[in-house]
Amino acid sequence: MVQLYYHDDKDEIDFREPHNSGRNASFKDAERLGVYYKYCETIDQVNELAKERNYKNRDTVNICLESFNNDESAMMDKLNMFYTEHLHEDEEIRYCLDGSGYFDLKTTDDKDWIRVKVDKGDLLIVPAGIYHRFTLTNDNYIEALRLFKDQPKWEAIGRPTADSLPIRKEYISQHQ
Ligand code: KMT
Ligand code: NI
Repeated sequence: MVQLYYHDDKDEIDFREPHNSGRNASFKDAERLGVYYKYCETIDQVNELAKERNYKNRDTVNICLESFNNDESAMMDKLNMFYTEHLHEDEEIRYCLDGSGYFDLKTTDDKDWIRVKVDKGDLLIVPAGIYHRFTLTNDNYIEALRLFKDQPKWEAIGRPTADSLPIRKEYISQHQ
């Protein structure tokens, strides 16, 4: 089941741990950041949403130790990359096919992270320009569908480069 709460910011503890500060967040809090949640029981529901919103590209990622040939450090390199605060220049959809993960969404005042725990069937629409990061949970496994809009702008752009991008400024002006 999806779960939303504020991250405890205890960065000395492995980022795959829950990091639940005890302060719950709501779907409304996520919506204020332009992030939408939907539970999709079937892939048909995902496809319908993708069609409505004009998504043209997708890929599937399987992240677990086995997908890195049991090379722990190769997996950690990838996880560290996903966990580095970044944005994308297009809206993107993430759908959890199996396993679980955490999406951390930066609040517009730049002070907090809202952590969204996704499990099988959970779908997030992540707007262009929002700072976020991703990690596996301590179950160390997710299979996820990543859906991209027309042009494949799949690049993750980090700070401080992303701070001055027009898409970031547009996002901030629309989500004050
Ligand atoms: C993102 O945008 O941060 C990602 O694609 C993370 C991996 S999707 C499970
Ligand atoms: Ni991302």
